[in-house]
Amino acid sequence: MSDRLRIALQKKGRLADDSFALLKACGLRFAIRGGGLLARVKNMPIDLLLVRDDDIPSFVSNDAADIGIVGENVLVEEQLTGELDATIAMRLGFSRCRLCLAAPDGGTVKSKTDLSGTRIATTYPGVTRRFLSDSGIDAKLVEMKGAVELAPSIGVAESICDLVSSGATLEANGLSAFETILKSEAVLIRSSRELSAAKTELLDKLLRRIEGVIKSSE
Ligand code: PRT
Ligand code: ZN
Repeated sequence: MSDRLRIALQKKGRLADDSFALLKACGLRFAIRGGGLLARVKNMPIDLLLVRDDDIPSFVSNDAADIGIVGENVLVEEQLTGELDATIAMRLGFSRCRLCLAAPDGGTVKSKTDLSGTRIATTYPGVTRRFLSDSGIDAKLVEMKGAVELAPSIGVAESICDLVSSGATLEANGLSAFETILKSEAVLIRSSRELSAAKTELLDKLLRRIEGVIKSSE
């Protein structure tokens, strides 16, 4: 790979704007335009790889990027379900949310003790399975790609395990959370690969600046 530090970022979505703003606050000058996959930082030897958030852990693990910014929920899920060489280098404090178990108000599932023998719909099978096994609960997972909050009303599962931030989506679907199984925030990730001396120096400088930006906003 080139000697420019490559950072994988979400192109568009709940992580994107705060990730761009953080890097700009660290002094990186760049412009994000329409369709491009790569954005060049003008004043430092850094390139931004703009992708779907789900691909960020794997891209860091497989040397398509040196570091990345992703939700801890996505990182942990990938760590549990794939072969991943990526761990947290720094917590960033934005895009906070919780991965929660939730079920229809007034239904048969009210707490985790009611889950045995039922079906749980989720896009996070790895994290959900770990919780069930740690809790000694024998339930069936129904994997969905999205719209998990609709699962109980469709009749495909008795409860769901999904991300919650304000809680408005659960409420709008007549669901209540009864257990938080993972707390998440945006995290900066890296692999165990050794970087060149130049990249190591640049990454250390960037991490110190990020720390400064986070401290000054507290
Ligand atoms: O296109 P791409 O694949 O890159 O994006 P995406 O659509 O998969 O992800 P995106 O942009 O929605 O979320 C990116 C990351 O933001 C997630 O992985 C989390 O780390 C974080 N995040 C923070 C959230 C939320 N808050 C959140 N509320 N991700 C999703 N949601 C969803 C949730 O799944 C539910 O459908 O928003 C709905 C609930 O929100 P409330 O406010 O109604 O509770
Ligand atoms: Zn995604």
